Amino acid sequence: MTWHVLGAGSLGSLWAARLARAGVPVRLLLRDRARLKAYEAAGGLTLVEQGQARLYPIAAELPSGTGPIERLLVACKAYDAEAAVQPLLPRLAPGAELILLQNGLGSQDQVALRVPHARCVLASSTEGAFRESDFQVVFAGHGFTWLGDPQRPGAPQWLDELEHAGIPHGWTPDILSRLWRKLALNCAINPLTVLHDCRNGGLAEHPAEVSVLCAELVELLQRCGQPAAAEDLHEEVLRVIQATAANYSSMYQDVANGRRTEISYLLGHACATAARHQLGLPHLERLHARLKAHLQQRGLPVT
Ligand code: NAD
Ligand code: KPL
Repeated sequence: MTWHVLGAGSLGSLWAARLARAGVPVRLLLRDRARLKAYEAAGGLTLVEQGQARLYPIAAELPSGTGPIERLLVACKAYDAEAAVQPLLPRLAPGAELILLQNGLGSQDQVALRVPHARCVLASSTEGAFRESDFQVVFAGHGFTWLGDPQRPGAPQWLDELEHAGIPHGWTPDILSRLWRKLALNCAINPLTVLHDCRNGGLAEHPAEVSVLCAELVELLQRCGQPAAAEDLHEEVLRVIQATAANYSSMYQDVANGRRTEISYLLGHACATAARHQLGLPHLERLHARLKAHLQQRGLPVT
């Protein structure tokens, strides 16, 4: 069965190239005619691994094409996912499966509401890839992707294809817990690195701020039915700060490069969930307000 990959950016290209080289049929769905023309001129996707670049001439088409889509990997940013899936609705085959690669929470529900008859598999990935230029992606070379479906715990057959393609993954009956845990880590680290203009390791200079945010995130996770995601959160945040001390967080890199952030699906989602549960989390709310003001000053979207 063909994998249609929506979004030929960092993660979408990484998945598409590995599936294609394992002999799995893949087709890219590109935004518009201009992008399709640019892709055809490039001759395919280039994946750079351990300094070695290799071109993968994967077939590409527009969302307005006509063939049925049975398996769709949605690899856009969280804020683009719902709108990107919309034009594909008439092409989704009965029983179609969507794999949602978005970080944070909120976009998965937005997409699922649009496709009530399809299966939505959610993913939480720590793989790292970045775009060197259009259709050329560099793979950091490590990471893992958890997959799961909160509605149907049974693992799909196509996990074999991921295995075959060398995509490190695991199936979990509790993908929401994994997504909440990553969201909490990202909320405790990423906004502070932006506001303090520092690498992850720089947060070692701000232990009180990190600690109070972790305490509020734990309260939130417990209140919204995710106690497992709350366990030892502060300890893990400190571990990640230390282990990734030399790195800039993904949100820091987005802001530094003038790119829209996924704030609404991370801190914004945490604050909205707290409000829905009538839970006052003053430090998290203040962090959200400071981050929005910071983005606004730089002319970046605050959602
Ligand atoms: P990206 O910006 O590199 O790629 C997204 C792609 O989607 C772009 O090529 C964009 O043109 C395309 N797109 C947007 N709207 C579209 C539309 N309507 N039709 C077709 N294509 C469309 O983003 P990314 O870094 O690959 O991130 C994707 C998701 O994966 C994000 O939620 C991110 O947080 C998450 N993630 C990324 C990494 C990473 O290392 N890059 C790691 C873990 C998680
Ligand atoms: O995932 C991350 C990111 O930068 O987005 C880490 C390294 C965990 C920091 O929150």
